[in-house]
Amino acid sequence: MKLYNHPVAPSPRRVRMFAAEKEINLQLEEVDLLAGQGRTPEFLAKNSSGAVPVLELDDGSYLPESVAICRYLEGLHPEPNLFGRDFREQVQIEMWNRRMEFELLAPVGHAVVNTNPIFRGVFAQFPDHGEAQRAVAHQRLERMNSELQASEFVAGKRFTIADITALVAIDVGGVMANIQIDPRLENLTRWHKTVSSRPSARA
Ligand SMILES: N[C@@H](CCC(=O)N[C@@H](CS)C(=O)NCC(=O)O)C(=O)O
Repeated sequence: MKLYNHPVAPSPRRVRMFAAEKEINLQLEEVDLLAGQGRTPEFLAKNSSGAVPVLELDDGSYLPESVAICRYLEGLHPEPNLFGRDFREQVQIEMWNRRMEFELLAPVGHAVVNTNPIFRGVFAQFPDHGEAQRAVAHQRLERMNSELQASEFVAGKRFTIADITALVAIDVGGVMANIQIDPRLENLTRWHKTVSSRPSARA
């Protein structure tokens, strides 16, 4: 299977890390987003959103959206399980993954796109909005620190897709929008160190 990828963007990293956890080898094809390759007719035919990741399946069809791709990979390779084994665990992980996506990855993404000079001329930038979203992301990190007081991982006792979503959000925020984990946030710092040390984090 081929993954249309970008080396820095968080959403394709989500899929690369998920696949690495399952030891699935994906052939990578880089899409130069800043050069507009996501907006070519050829790429839009694969994904009308113009975004990566997109998985090209062995039958030649295309599957965009990182969570849909991860679900597909979990269907093909159920172990190690990252979406939940039974109904109760699945809804718990779904809840946390959605929270990490909407409450952390989204504000971080808005901060990056609206404040990083690399996107000048690529997207319309609204720096005030970017700063406000940076503050939202920092508040969410503080809350995460409290949540991680009681649990080892984002969704509970074990590593799941929700940890992957949170990690890619925090790492891209650190590199591209100077959203750093305050060392006072000890639970979050401990979690970040644990999750970053997994071999899949380098995928
Ligand atoms: N909801 C989508 C988001 C994909 C997305 O926003 N990808 C970014 C990179 S992280 C992208 O390709 N942006 C380029 C664009 O939208 O033009 C997913 O999870 O796959």
